[in-house]
Amino acid sequence: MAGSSEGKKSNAKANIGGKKKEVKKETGLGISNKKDENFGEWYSEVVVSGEMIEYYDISGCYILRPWTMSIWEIMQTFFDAAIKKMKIKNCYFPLFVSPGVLEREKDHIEGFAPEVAWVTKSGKSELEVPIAIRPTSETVMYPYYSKWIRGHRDLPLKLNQWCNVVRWEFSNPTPFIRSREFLWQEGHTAFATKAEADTEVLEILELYRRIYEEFLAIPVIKGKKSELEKFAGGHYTTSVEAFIPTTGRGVQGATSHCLGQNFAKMFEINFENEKGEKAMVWQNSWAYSTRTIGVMVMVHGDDKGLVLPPKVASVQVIVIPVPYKDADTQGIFDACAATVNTLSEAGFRVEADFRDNYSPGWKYSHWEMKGVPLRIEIGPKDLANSQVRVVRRDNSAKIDISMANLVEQVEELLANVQQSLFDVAKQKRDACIQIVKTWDEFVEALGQKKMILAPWCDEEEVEKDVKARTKGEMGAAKSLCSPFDQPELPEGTICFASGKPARKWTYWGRSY
Ligand code: 87F
Repeated sequence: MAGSSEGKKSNAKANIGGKKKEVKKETGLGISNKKDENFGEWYSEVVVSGEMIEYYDISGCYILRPWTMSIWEIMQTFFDAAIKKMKIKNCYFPLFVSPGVLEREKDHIEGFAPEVAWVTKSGKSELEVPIAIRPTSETVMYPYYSKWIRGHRDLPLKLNQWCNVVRWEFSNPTPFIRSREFLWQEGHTAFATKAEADTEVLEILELYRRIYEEFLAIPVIKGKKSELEKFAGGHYTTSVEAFIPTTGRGVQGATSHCLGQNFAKMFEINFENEKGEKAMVWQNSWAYSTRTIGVMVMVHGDDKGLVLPPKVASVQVIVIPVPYKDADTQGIFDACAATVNTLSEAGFRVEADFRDNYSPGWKYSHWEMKGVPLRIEIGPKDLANSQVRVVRRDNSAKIDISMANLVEQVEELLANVQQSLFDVAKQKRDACIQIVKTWDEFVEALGQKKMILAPWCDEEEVEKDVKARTKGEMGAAKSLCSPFDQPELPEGTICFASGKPARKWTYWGRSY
């Protein structure tokens, strides 16, 4: 297999003489930071070199390049179809909020107020009334819910919008994970009964679980937020929680809130029920954002760059010709084109890299940095044997497959990569979960970057105390969620932090 072994040879050469450095010199490519050694720098380098993000000249704002947007769009296509099946309709409300309406939400906007960005000028003149930019759209939408909902026949009202929001954060910005402007969907629904609202909260949470587990290949835990960590304006908050083993931090993946009747009271969202009595609606709101993509990079990325799960990769297979000396170059190029044709007709997202100003080795590194799940190399020997060489991005395994079985084998390999990414991520996440019973065990596990499952009394004051006692350079520990899937809690179990009777198992840790 001359073509592929040529690729191997140049790799081997690079590996012998000085490893990474030589690769860098030879190709000008490669990630210089190591995930385990310098995670923050590694992450920035990976999202930029992988052509997902470009840094912008306003801190906390990032350019989302096509490589990012295609991932976002694949998740959007899934989620949008799923909520349409639930009879949720898309709409679009304005970006701007008048101060009067924003302040109607006073109680819980209080804590968020420092993050609200305002427009105060047009040209050189001061606006008579400054205008806020939406950090979320409750206050934008609910005055109109009040207008549109009159009788029980107007319910349920189920709207969603795909939009951007702005939160002027001051803690260290991170692409996707904490940015001052981000993309999300926000769903806002109103029902006649609490039971309907409760059901929807969980249906949406299940869709969020599927985005993480089935698309992004990231295991998540479904659960309920503590009183301290829930959305203050709501009744209760459910979430999917992911974990980044390398940093030992939890990350809230998406939230689905039951708002109860709090906003209905504030915004007077009333209706006449079937008995002709005046009643208040029950509301939910729920969102997932471009943060999902950051979690994907952090969980799967490695020292060669991005690793994309096949289900979200805009290019699932990259075909690279490996011409060699006086071999039949045209034949190799034709075989590459035919491979692309066959695979794209079978429904795969596949491209060939025919650029003649880059070597095969350079192309390997380039597409590895971009995380493409499978690379197909075609050289003279492959051509002669009517086969191609496939290299997996996730584990570097090399497999020769006959052109005759191309479609079946690629399909199987992609499914395999998808499953294996999830399995490896789950195994690493599970290895970080530590069950603790006492405060000392808790502190030790926290020092070892664990995701901690502990019996808790579920008292707000105790959570505040845990935060205070763990405050430090790395940030305080907080509750992540109480999993719906609760292990048995034997009679007499006591809270790890207060010594009072425990009421539930709760996950704790440092988080993003
Ligand atoms: C920042 C500034 C102003 C979060 C904020 O989670 C207000 C807020 O209300 C704010 N940051 N929140 C909570 C958002 C709650 C809720 N909104 C709809 C969601 C899902 C989508």
